[in-house]
Amino acid sequence: MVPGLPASSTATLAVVLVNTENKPPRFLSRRYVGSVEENSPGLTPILWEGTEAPRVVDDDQGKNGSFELFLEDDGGAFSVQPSRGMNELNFALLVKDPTKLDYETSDTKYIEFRIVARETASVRPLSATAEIRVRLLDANDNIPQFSHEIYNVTLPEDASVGTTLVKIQASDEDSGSYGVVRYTAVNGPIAGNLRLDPVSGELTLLSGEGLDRERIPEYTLTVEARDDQGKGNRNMAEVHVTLADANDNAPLFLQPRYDAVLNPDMRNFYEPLRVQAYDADGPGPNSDITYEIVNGNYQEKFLIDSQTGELSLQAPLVPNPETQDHGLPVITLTVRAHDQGVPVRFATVKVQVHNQEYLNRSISFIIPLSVKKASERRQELERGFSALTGAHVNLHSIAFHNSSTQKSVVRCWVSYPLSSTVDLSNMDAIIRSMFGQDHYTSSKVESISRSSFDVVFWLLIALVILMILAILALFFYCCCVRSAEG
Ligand SMILES: [Ca+2]
Ligand SMILES: [Ca+2]
Ligand SMILES: [Ca+2]
Ligand SMILES: [Ca+2]
Repeated sequence: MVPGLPASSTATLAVVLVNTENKPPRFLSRRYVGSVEENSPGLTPILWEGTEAPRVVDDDQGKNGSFELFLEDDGGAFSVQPSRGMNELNFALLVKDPTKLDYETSDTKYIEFRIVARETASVRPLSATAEIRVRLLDANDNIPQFSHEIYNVTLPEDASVGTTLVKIQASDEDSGSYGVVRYTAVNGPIAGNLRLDPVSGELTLLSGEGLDRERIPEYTLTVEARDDQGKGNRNMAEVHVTLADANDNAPLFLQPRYDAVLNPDMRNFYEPLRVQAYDADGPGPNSDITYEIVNGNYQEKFLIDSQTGELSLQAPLVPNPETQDHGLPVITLTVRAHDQGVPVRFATVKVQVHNQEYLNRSISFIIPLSVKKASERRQELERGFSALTGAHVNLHSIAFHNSSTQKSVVRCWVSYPLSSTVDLSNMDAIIRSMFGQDHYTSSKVESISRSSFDVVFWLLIALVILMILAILALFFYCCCVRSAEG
């Protein structure tokens, strides 16, 4: 009790507490996880895991309940829609810059960043943050890349079946099946001879048929690779195949036989004698020809230049007077040409060496064939002339006849056996077979000129001179007799 004051009184005090505290916006989840395929075009939405859409709420009234949404540290890859709201808002994330979404260059294969909801109040706006992780999904956006644009391969022309030309390789940056490469095709001129292993990329020889460096020395092929186990994106590369030379050609003599005539002193040939062979193989040992005499070297006096094929005599031949062929038989040398390849390949040719009499047995035929055709039919002509003359005929040279392109002069050396037979009833058939029906009916073989007429000509001259001398002698004799009588 307090003196002077009423004993007691009661008053009721009502206090109304008005809640003016502002609360920040809040995301319904602290973390959102979604995914998007790499390279998706702008405005493609991120697909969220779970069924509920991301949502932000702010229960405050007025400005304290208004907020804006933005992203932090996404590198400009995404945008948020809508970017403003009040009290409650479902939001979406859209692709803004597709180039930021490259599966292959991303180490982690996801992008992590934050979304912020911040009140729009100008004074001390409150905000909330949620974590976002967007997984990148791979797309088949890479084609197989070959280790070389052009594979240069050298293959021996005689390579055996199963030889590996090259192992091509292509890689693909995509993941999973999108990056699994298969080698799906080889195309080009010799593709049928080859097999491309779809898994290893080994290109091997199935068949060597038709491979000939001397015919076609190089080929260009294309090989194809596809990703997605051979069903997806395709790429091509080239394979240049150069055939390497093998020694698959023997030397070939330019003439089927060579003939030569010795000078009277038997020291040398009437005309230079050179055998020549050609080897179709590539430059180097496979076509490098060496000549040698392998048989018939009469008196061991014939020499051949191993490089040029020129024949010569190192000493005069010595005739043997006891033999019936004027001391010197027809000498037949066998000359061999061999290359330097492995294995060594060679050819042989006969060289017939005749004495001077052979020259006297030369016949020139004028025939209704061009020089070119006559050259092509050399052996047929020899056979025909042999049948016509009953002799062994060696065709020596072919020349133009009076600048005619349709006729030529064929000079032959003939050697008669001790006895020979010419079947006259067969002449028509022989000439027809030599020159054909057309030539035979339109123009007969013109003339046969024999160079031994030269001898007759000189004999006639000598006879005329002798007659003149005889007349002169007679004249002087008459003069002498008359002067003696006088
Ligand atoms: Ca990809
Ligand atoms: Ca791919
Ligand atoms: Ca060859
Ligand atoms: Ca050869």
